[in-house]
Amino acid sequence: MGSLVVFPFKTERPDVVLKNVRIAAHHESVGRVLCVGSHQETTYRAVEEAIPGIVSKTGTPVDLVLQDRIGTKRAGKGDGMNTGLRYFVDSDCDRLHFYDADITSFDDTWITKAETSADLGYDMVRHYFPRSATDGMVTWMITRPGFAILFPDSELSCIHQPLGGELALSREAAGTIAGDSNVLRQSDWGIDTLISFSAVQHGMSISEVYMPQGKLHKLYGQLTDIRRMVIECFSAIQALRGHVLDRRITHDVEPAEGVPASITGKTGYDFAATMTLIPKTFTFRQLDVLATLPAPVMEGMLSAHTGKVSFLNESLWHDVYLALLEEYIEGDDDWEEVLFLVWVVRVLAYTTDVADAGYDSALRYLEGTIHRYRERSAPDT
Ligand SMILES: Nc1nc2c(ncn2[C@@H]2O[C@H](COP(=O)(O)OP(=O)(O)OP(=O)(O)O)[C@@H](O)[C@H]2O)c(=O)[nH]1
Ligand SMILES: [Mg+2]
Repeated sequence: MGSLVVFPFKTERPDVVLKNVRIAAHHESVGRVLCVGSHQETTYRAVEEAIPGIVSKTGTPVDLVLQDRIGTKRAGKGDGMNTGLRYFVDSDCDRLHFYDADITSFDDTWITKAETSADLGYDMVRHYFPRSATDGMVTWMITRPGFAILFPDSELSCIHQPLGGELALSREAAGTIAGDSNVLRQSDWGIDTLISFSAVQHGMSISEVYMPQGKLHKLYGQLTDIRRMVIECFSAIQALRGHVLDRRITHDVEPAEGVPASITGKTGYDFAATMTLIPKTFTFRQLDVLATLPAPVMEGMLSAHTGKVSFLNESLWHDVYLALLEEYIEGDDDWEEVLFLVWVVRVLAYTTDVADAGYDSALRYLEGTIHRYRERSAPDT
């Protein structure tokens, strides 16, 4: 019956979404396409209107649904992906692909590469791609450090882009993930974290395929746009405390190629605008929260607005992370604000002290950090 391709979407440029739907519907391996909208807004209506034309041209069934309320967290992308997982389980398709709907560099090679790798028998195929040294700061500062600290002897923290929304699953793997209550609960931005975790927990074999053209998509300007993402991705990690990962998995990675200057030279966010987010003063409650973090943090955060951000180096971030795992209170406004602000300062510190020196050294440093965090957390043998 071919593969099912699912595009979860919220408010995106309709022309971008529809181009991607057409590419999927035209692909020889694809038997069905599903678009999962978050609510009935302009993008949804544009997709609705365009579907009959796409179906008559390609002969591939294309469906559009609103996401179901499945999880217990904020209703977000997680409900969208879980709606796609359920739809797949009830379908007669052989494989399930997910792609973000806002990718402007999407073409048929994304699907073909995943299919070719899945043909080798992998349970999960994940796409990864080059990103500028200041892009992916939730992955590099929140998700992979968390995986490294909590599960130092697992492959989990070695997955390049564990927050990536581009992946393919075998029928069996999709069934397992669709039935995992931890995944079903995660209706917010934490969904990608939980899908990556679930795959490793269930011993799935993982292949990572490299997309040299990169993922061009709608970029955030100020870092505030990803405040929710930081908070929800951290909470998803914190909730994994206490789990044990003791299964070795097969994990193969297609080597990366040379990275084009258009990516190495790109800045992931607006440094000056982001600096202005750091407040000169904090509320009493926020100071209480800061006081529960390692001692240098309070003093550092009080003068960070002057541009002195270097105190939040790799080593202190590790200790801050440990404290956050213990103390952070999900849903508490002051904890959310402090988490976001220490993450902002950590990103600024890394940008000035590491990323500005060049792409290659920055990427080596970021991978090195994950490795060093694993070593620090590994049980003494
Ligand atoms: N169904 C559904 N889709 C969503 C929701 N939120 C986001 N999406 C889609 O999920 C995909 C990824 O969201 P983006 O906002 O592009 O997030 P991102 O690319 O991971 O992060 P940025 O780097 O901030 O762009 C896009 O296709 C969104 O339209 C939601 O609540 N429901
Ligand atoms: Mg995007």
